[in-house]
Amino acid sequence: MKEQDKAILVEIVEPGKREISLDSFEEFRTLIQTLDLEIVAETTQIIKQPNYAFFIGKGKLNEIKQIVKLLEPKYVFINTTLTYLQLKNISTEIGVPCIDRAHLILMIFSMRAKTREGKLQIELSELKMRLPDIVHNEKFLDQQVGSELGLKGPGEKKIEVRRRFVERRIKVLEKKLLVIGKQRELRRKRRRKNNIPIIAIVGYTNSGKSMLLNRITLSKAYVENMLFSTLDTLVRKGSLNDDTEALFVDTIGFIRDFPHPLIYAFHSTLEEVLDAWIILHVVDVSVPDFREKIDSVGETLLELKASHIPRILIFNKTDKISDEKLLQYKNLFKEAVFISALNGEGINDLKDRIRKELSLLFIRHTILVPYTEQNILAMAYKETRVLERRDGEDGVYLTIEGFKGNMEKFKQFFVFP
Ligand SMILES: Nc1nc2c(ncn2[C@@H]2O[C@H](COP(=O)(O)OP(=O)(O)OP(=O)(O)O)[C@@H](O)[C@H]2O)c(=O)[nH]1
Ligand SMILES: [Mg+2]
Repeated sequence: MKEQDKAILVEIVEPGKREISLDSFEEFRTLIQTLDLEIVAETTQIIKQPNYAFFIGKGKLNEIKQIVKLLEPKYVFINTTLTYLQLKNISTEIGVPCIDRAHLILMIFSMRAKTREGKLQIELSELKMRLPDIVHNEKFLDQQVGSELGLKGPGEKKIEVRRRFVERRIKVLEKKLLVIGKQRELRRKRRRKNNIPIIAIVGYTNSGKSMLLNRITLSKAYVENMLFSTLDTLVRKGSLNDDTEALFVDTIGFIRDFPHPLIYAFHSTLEEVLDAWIILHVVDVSVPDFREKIDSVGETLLELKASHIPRILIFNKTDKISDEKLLQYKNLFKEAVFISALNGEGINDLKDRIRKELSLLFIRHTILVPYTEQNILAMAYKETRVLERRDGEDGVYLTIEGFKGNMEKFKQFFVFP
């Protein structure tokens, strides 16, 4: 068996917040193990006031340096967000790359990215993470050091060149992604017009979204017990009963404090959530901190401007908890649907619930389309369900049914507004 590369962990704790950070530190460990690294040492530092150049204190830095010498790890991970400059400084000092939480998540994304779009999105995130430091910190430091030495100019010029280089590359990447995004947008547009309900499956990473998609749509999306196994959206048709079909969209898993540059770069992928008529928020009910995870998914949805979309809370993996706990949660979360995507329990209840929510979103209207507006007539036939037609003197009377959001465009033709 191949020997695993080693990693050292540095846990940063805010004074008095030790208890709160335990789960998030456990998650940090899991993230590192996702990269197939063996954690050989851990150290903690309580930090009141981070050091500008290194974040951690001098004593801790020396301690880490000693551990690195002894254990020869490939990386040192630190469970917080550092500036690029701090990462660079620590890395230089200890002799191996120091990686913060945002970059760790980026490394995992990078390992998973298979499509060209995914790879471009990763490069864009990386540069976006680096840019503010080039602009603010490096400039600031360089100016300070420069003026202390009575020098000015060359350093600044170097920073300027680097900044411009990065900015130019960001522009190129954005342009390339825009082109790819256009194709995606076209697919989305077609989907939106179909009058088939779009249902997005959203949730914390590893909560069981892909397995639920497979369960409902009888497909074979990639399911794995690891973080971020899905990096692209996947759309599959599934039926809710004999005559209701819907498109189910599997999405990238969320994580607490989702790094902003990643959200920015993966925007077009994440935007698919915005087309959804209903969001299925999948929660792994078997982990102790599922409440915090529910909140952080809520925050990310807010950030994506998707919080207005009706949401069904789904507690998954009920097969992993005791009957007492299940009963307790059912009493506490009356609005949630409890399922096991693994053994299929609760799936029929979920389908009933989705149908019920959908029925609230379908509305009916009678429209009067003048004979001169043939295109509107064609659109009505294509994008809604026509229940009745009567050809009158002043035009065609149609009774149509469709998704609330799609009916807006026929507003001026409504017989009864
Ligand atoms: N016991 C149990 N395990 C489940 C259930 N649903 C999913 N899992 C397991 O949970 C792990 C994650 O499942 P996925 O469907 O890949 O989760 P995901 O939310 O798509 O994860 P990412 O794409 O990585 O964000 C896998 O090991 C599944 O086998 C369930 O109902 N019960
Ligand atoms: Mg998945």
